[in-house]
Amino acid sequence: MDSKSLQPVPPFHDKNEETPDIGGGLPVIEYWAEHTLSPEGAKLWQTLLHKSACLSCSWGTGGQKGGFTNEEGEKLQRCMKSVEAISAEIKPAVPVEVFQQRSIQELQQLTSLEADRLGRLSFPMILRSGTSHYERISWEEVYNIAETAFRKAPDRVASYSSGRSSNEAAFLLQLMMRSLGSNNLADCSDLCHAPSTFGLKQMFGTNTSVVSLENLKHADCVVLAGANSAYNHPRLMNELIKLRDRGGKVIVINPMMEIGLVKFGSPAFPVKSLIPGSDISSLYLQPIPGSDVALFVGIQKSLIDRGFIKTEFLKAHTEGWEAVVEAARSTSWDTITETCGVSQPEIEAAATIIGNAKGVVFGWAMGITQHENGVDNVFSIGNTALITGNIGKEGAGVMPVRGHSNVQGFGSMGVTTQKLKKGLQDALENLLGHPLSEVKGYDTRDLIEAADQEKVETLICLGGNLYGANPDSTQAKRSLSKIDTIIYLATKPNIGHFNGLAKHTTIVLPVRNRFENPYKTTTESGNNFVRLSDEGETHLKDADLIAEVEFLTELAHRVHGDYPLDWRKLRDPKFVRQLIAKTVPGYEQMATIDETQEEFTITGRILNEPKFSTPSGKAAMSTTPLPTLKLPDARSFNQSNVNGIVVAIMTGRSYSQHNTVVYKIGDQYRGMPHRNCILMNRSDAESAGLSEHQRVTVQGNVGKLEQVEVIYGAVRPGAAVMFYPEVNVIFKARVETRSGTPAFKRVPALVHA
Ligand SMILES: Nc1nc2c(c(=O)[nH]1)N[C@H]1C(S)=C(S)[C@@H](COP(=O)(O)OP(=O)(O)OC[C@H]3O[C@@H](n4cnc5c(=O)[nH]c(N)nc54)[C@H](O)[C@@H]3O)O[C@H]1N2
Ligand SMILES: Nc1nc2c(c(=O)[nH]1)N[C@H]1C(S)=C(S)[C@@H](COP(=O)(O)OP(=O)(O)OC[C@H]3O[C@@H](n4cnc5c(=O)[nH]c(N)nc54)[C@H](O)[C@@H]3O)O[C@H]1N2
Ligand code: SF4
Ligand SMILES: [Mo]
Repeated sequence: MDSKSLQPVPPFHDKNEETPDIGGGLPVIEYWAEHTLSPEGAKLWQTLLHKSACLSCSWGTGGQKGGFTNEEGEKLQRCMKSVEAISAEIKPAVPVEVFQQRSIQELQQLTSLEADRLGRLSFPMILRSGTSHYERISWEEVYNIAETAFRKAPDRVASYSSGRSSNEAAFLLQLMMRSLGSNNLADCSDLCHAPSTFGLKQMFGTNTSVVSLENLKHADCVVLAGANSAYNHPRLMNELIKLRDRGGKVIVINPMMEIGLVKFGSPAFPVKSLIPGSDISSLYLQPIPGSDVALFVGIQKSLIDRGFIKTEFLKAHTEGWEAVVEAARSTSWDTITETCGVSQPEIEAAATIIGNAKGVVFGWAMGITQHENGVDNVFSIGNTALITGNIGKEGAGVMPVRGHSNVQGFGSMGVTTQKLKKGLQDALENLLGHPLSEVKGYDTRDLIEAADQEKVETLICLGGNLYGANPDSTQAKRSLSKIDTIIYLATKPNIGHFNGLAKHTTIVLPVRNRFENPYKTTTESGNNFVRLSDEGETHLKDADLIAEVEFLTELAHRVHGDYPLDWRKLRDPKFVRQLIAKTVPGYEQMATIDETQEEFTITGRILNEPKFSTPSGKAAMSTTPLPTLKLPDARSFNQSNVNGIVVAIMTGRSYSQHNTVVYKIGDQYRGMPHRNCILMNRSDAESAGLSEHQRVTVQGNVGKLEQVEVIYGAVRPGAAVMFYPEVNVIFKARVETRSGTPAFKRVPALVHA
């Protein structure tokens, strides 16, 4: 224990004995071999070599330079996640008998893994109220139902989307909705990086990362907070390995000691890295979940105390800096270390590394955003970058590590309930011939709440799993059941299609995925790079799939006629791209991409100079109040048995799942053999009289999971790890008010025998 702190202090590396000593490594190669040598191997290779952007994460590998190349032209850049995603898409169709024979009650029993393994969706189907089975339906009937459903009052029509679809489909979706007069454009980013978008916009006048991949290669320090990139963005690990090789430092901030962030075996460096593993973290800090603001204020304090503060930079390029510096100075070390549970020497070690570095890139993901103070977390990172002048120059900056492969593109295309960039807003108003509705649309949480109050009649879901992605699954199910008509567009069945049922009519439409479209499409990576994916074919025989662009343009045509333009012409996405080039700021090069096939970095996004698109041209700094983090008392869970322990559960992804889609039940890197596990610190378990592998009950504020296996792991005391979507049944989440994002990473729960 730190003498000044009541908190136990890191490191907490007491990991489970069954876990490997490095992340990545041979299991990755075994996985590749198993899949590429299997009967599906030929198709898998063909798809890997197809010129299309990787389906999986936002790092954005693939595209015109081929499946194994990144935007810098570097080879061997496709990871196992990519194989996982492709291999799920090239499965055979779900046999028609499955839906004929299994009632909806039976389908509701399927786990996420089982639902995905049914295969690909291959014909449009409908579940009518009062019936028990999904049945095949004609496209004409689909359009008739959809058209009627979209003729409701605009505020009673909503969409939800997930970031797998193309820019072209995203642009059409928002244009169709806005033409209706509805801003109800909920998107998975509301559950994800919305606090980053909101925070970066306010601070720097941009919505996205200001760092390019090229820039990252010039950094000599990376701070990676709340991101398990070894699992979720594996190719970022290569950059960290190279940075360490050139003498740079990596600071990891994460309550859980993720093995792949300590040491990672990368197949990109088969000899020196794959088997021995490469060192990743130079310093590993394990704060209390939700306390990152305190940690960053501590780092700022130490930077200021030791003269690493760049006052001239602050004066010239920022505003509000005095208050931020004063706040860091006047917050006591006791308050800081007490709040974040990291000792002063450790915080000072981080400040020393940052202060001495020439260029620091600050990267983060869900451990930062999915908190009640997610926006403050983002501000505190931005403040740290500015205090040290680490923004607006090569090799430095702020880099939210995005989620889905095209989630950032959805935001750029205007699929958002946040304020639009002025250029986009003006262009859309011009096109529509009137101002956009000023009513704030429903973001994802608002949508669920509004539906619960019977304010939504029609919902279209462009991909995703709205039911599975939301907290409080019982509420999600109830809310969706109050919507008259829900139309799901999807490549594969998921638990949402069986549990997120509408009041009258639920329609599931089978779509082509990114490498099967009859035309080219584009996506935008988290590094602001626009990729072009070639047309392709589906392996599904006799399937009645539709391309997303085709469905959206036809529906819009039926609802809007030729207002504000000829929708049917847009069925050729080349024309959508021309529209995008004219309306979306920074996308000018889209106008010629069909002729040149040249992928590009969006203009105005990468900051190599400290000039910001804020009203004043300066970065707007704001102070970040330290959070008060107190776990509720065991008694507040209304259990007769209060002998357990209350922990803060960080809910997230296992190795081997993509969001709500589970590929494999175990997480070998954390030693969690199946989905129904809770990973906790040994001392917590023992203090509550629990032992390893014991089956316990995990009680949240609205539900519980039983028979949960206790797994010991390298997480700090007071924190625990569980997997979604399963864990979403136990809690109703607090929500970050500015961004609407649920606090998925600090879910209080009582663990008891
Ligand atoms: N293979 C794979 N890749 C994916 C996905 C996937 O499901 N599978 N999903 C995609 C999507 S949509 C997204 S958004 C990203 C998600 O990528 P990540 O954000 O990396 O994923 P998470 O599992 O949500 O958790 C991130 C990490 O945050 C840590 N953490 C939790 N609470 C805190 C905290 O309070 N402070 C700090 N500093 N850390 C904390 C957790 O221990 C965990 O290691 O990945 C994308 N890529
Ligand atoms: N407890 C907890 N909950 C969370 C999170 C957490 O960390 N903890 N993370 C949140 C985050 S970051 C996110 S992003 C959300 C994810 O939420 P979503 O994006 O809603 O969910 P996914 O599981 O990614 O959606 C997968 C489905 O998308 C469909 N799909 C795949 N490809 C395509 C395509 O090309 N077109 C179409 N139309 N459909 C396609 C398939 O049917 C597949 O089943 O979950 C959130 N929920
Ligand atoms: S890092 Fe992301 S984009 Fe790159 S290959 Fe892996 S999953 Fe695909
Ligand atoms: Mo996400």
